[in-house]
Amino acid sequence: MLPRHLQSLGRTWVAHAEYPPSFYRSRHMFRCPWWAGQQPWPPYPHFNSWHPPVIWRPHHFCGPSRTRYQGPPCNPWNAPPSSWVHFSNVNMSSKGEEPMPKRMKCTEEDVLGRKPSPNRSYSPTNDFRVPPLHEASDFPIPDHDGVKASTRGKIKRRWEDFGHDFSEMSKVLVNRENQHANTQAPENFDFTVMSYNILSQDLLEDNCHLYKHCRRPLLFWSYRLTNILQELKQLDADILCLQEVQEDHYRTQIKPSLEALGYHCEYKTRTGRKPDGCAICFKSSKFALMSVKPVEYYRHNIALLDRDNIGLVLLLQPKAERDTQAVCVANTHLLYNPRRGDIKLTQLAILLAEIAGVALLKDGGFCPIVLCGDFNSVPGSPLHRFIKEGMLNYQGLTIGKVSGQEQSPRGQRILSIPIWPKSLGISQSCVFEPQPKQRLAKTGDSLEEETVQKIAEETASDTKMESSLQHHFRLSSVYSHFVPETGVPEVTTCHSRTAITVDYIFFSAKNTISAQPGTEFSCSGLQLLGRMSLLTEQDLWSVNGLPNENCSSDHLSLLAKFRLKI
Ligand code: KL2
Repeated sequence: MLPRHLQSLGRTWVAHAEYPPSFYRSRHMFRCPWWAGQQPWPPYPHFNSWHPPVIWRPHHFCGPSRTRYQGPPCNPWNAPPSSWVHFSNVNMSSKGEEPMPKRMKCTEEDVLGRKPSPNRSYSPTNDFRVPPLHEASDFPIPDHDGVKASTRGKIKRRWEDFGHDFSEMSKVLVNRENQHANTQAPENFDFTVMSYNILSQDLLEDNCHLYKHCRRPLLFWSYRLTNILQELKQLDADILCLQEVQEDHYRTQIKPSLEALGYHCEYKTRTGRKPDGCAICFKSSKFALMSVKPVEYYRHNIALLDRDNIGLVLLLQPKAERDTQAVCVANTHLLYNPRRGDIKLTQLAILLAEIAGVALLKDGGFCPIVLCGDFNSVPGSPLHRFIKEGMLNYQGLTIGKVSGQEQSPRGQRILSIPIWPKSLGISQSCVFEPQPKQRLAKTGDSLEEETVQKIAEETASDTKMESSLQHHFRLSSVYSHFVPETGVPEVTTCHSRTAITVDYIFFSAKNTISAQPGTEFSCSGLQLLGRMSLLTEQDLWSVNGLPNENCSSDHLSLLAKFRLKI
């Protein structure tokens, strides 16, 4: 008998092909201004900023300022690979973080397809009844506006099983259907973690030009909520790290639905009255909550830190048969702006410092860490390498290159040394600046004198290694970011303007030690048992990109299974 989350994963996990061109010319067509006069399927070569393979997308994926392709209509998938070309997405803007003057907020009419009532504030749940999750045994895909869930164009996401050896993971790829029964011994504690940016409705409406490839009814919140809750229920992860969770939807719909499924939910809203935030929800049957640390990156007295992104760090005690270590789970959504790598790195440093505080053990080591989120940085970028390698020499690095989101980055300023001012109180090793005695007094911890000494020495050495950052954790990524058999890049987000990886689950792997020179903290780790496979950009455009009928965010969910040895 498979455990519950594996049973549900054994079902076919699908995304569906979209409707024929005639559909898009019909009344269903999304009513954003840039639709006017556009033909539905002539080819347009679109190039994302990171992935070398070349992708064709319909021309309506391009922004208003982009030159239209003038050639004959044809099916892009029939084009020979040799005709594929790659160029960078010069139109990627940073609006949302730094609004551009031309930015248009989509109206309610754009999204709902009807005029708003003067006496009614927008409440998507008024439009369609969303059954509470616990009421719906067989959660139906809603039938809106004549749109029924199609059975065409299924894409399977496989369960990849790594058996017992993480180093063997690229060799062992097993379909979920073949997944053997869970053999959890009493000395093991196995658990699953999901990271999922669910696309807040507010951001969808703010950036609706990114979703003009979607049929309008698929963008209704009620439709998307139903699908998202369905997905969460089916995958049944023990820990959910969700990003872009809109505060009102969290309070009235998401939290109650997840509580009914046995989750305890913690939430941190973005600062600056932003309407969304991050949630960490865990199965109360599997974990007890030890501590909650909401993390704000905004600092009123530091010009660099004027953005409203946040993080959330929990310490969870496994409810195992025997005594076990706690697990530190962190979730974040870093700044989007592709130009501002300086801000992204500083936000990350704050989060790492907070994690170090939460995960620190009495012996000076760290408990196992799972770090999830949308880092708005691509694999191989300096920010991504810093997380994985524990070290980054940033001398001469321009701020636009930190995240790798753009091939021709516009942030030309070189990172200052140090990147953030001393007044932030965080060292170049991403720990809170010494005051170790103060911190000890505050937390009541009895850290060994030796550890205190190490932190002080490390801070002193900061001045010597000024243009390099370090952190204390050796983190591995659950995903390898390329399809093992073909080398084609995987993506975690896909909409009109881009298809890249920005979401990750990092974890402290078993038997690793801190990368910090001179401070060899032991860091007990986790064994990766399996993961849900990602998809390529080509896979996703074969079902009309994201969101689509079955996947209702512009991100894919990430899911991993870990083992904690007791
Ligand atoms: O890339 V994201 O989507 O992780 O899926 O994170 C940000 C972007 C999110 C929060 O700021 O809003 C999205 N172009 C594309 N996406 C944008 C833009 C933009 N100009 N502004 C905000 N977002």
